[in-house]
Amino acid sequence: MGSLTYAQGLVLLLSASLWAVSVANRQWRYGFNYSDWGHNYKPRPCNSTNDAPASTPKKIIVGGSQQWTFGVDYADWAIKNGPFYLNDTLVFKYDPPSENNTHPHSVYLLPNMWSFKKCDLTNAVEIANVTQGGGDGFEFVLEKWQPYYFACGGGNGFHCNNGTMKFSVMPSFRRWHF
Ligand SMILES: *[C@@H]1O[C@H](CO)[C@@H](O)[C@H](O)[C@H]1NC(C)=O
Ligand SMILES: *[C@@H]1O[C@H](CO)[C@@H](O)[C@H](O)[C@H]1NC(C)=O
Ligand SMILES: *[C@@H]1O[C@H](CO)[C@@H](O)[C@H](O)[C@H]1NC(C)=O
Ligand SMILES: *[C@@H]1O[C@H](CO)[C@@H](O)[C@H](O)[C@H]1NC(C)=O
Ligand SMILES: *[C@@H]1O[C@H](CO)[C@@H](O)[C@H](O)[C@H]1NC(C)=O
Ligand SMILES: *[C@@H]1O[C@H](CO)[C@@H](O)[C@H](O)[C@H]1NC(C)=O
Ligand SMILES: [Cu+2]
Repeated sequence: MGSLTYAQGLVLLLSASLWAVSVANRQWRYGFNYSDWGHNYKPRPCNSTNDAPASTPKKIIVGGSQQWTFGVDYADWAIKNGPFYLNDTLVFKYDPPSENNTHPHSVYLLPNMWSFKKCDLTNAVEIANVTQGGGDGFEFVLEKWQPYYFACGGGNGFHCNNGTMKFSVMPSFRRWHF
């Protein structure tokens, strides 16, 4: 690698990973069969009954068993639980205000990456107030192909900045079978 420039190295890396992705996609489309790997194999047609569950939108509870809580690293959670797909539903669960919960949570959509980085709620839209996370939680459908920037509005940005209560999601397209 010593004589390669940085750009040449990058191109090599990119083409290698593109190749890996295309091989993985081909295998995926026809169903994985590890004993086929590296040998010539006969493509198996899609079985729409078998494939149906994979194309059904899911409901995902944000934070899992920890729900929507101060101090959970939601950026990390989103990476580990993604990818999310169009029409998947994110469920935000949190306790309403009470004598023991004087700094309740909420859910905001931030307009862009800069407000997301800074936890700037100025032009954000409150999509769930402090009481809407109770019961079965607040449901939000990822219905558009766009980045979504979520944050808690608690403490006017404090929960977002210091409680890591923020994450972004770019929903993917599901595979289509014809
Ligand atoms: C995987 O491929 C091997 C070799 O082609 C074949 O014998 C085996 O039945 C295949 N397994 C499945 C689950 O299709
Ligand atoms: C598809 O899979 C289902 C469930 O395994 C099976 O009952 C059905 O016969 C399969 N259909 C085809 C066309 O292979
Ligand atoms: C999402 O759901 C809407 C309403 O049910 C539907 O019109 C749309 O085609 C769906 N989008 C995808 C990508 O499945
Ligand atoms: C608040 O906490 C106190 C002490 O732990 C408890 O006795 C009380 O029932 C709690 N109140 C509510 C509304 O949960
Ligand atoms: C939160 O929103 C719900 C539904 O719009 C509404 O009924 C409730 O009064 C609101 N609560 C607060 C504290 O604003
Ligand atoms: C909260 O986070 C901000 C930005 O990261 C930082 O400047 C500030 O010192 C933190 N405040 C506390 C009380 O930790
Ligand atoms: Cu919060």
